[in-house]
Amino acid sequence: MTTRVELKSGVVYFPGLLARVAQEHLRDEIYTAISEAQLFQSTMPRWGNPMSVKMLNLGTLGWVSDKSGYRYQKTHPVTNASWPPIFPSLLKIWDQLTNAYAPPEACLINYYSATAKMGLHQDRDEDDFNAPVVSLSLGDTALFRIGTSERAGPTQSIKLQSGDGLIFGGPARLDFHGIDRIYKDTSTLLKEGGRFNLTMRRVTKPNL
Ligand code: MD6
Ligand code: FE
Repeated sequence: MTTRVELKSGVVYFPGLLARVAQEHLRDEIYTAISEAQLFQSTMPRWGNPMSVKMLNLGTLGWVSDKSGYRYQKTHPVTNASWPPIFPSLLKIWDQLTNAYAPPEACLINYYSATAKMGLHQDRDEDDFNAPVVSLSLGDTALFRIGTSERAGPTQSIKLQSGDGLIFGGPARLDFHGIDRIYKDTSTLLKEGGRFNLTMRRVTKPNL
């Protein structure tokens, strides 16, 4: 049985969605993808300061950020190769949590070292806001903050642990959110420590 906690309308938290063996399997698939396609360092629009998080995408489209802005593109910004495919195990989780909404085109893999964080942001580079974003966490625990569609709105915080799932959609789809901190050495899953967050996204509007 999967525990389902509605944090607010549109945001559903699934603590312990993935059992340890499923986490290990997913971790190994991520390591393989990284060894074949390398993590890259994103930079912020305009000024080009490096982000503390390292990234890789799976799927036909991947999210990238550099001096010219945020966008989805078909290729890796460093190697120009196509992104590796989204793992079948991830597509199954997407179907389970979204009730088989049209399949995701992008899975963004974010790697956080113990000191990395992610500022409050909205996910708004997709054309389809009807689809939720599905998030999975692996490795060290993170403090996730969720606000409202206004940057200065009230926020709530939740600790995301290894194996937790989250879906972010409906009336909350454009709410600000971010990662305030990583709790070092809270998981034994990743040999180098830190945390992976995977977010699966539908980018284009499906043909109905
Ligand atoms: C993270 N997550 O958990 C960052 N975005 O590391 C996100 O930015 C996020 O968890 C959209 C939907 C769900 C998320
Ligand atoms: Fe986000």
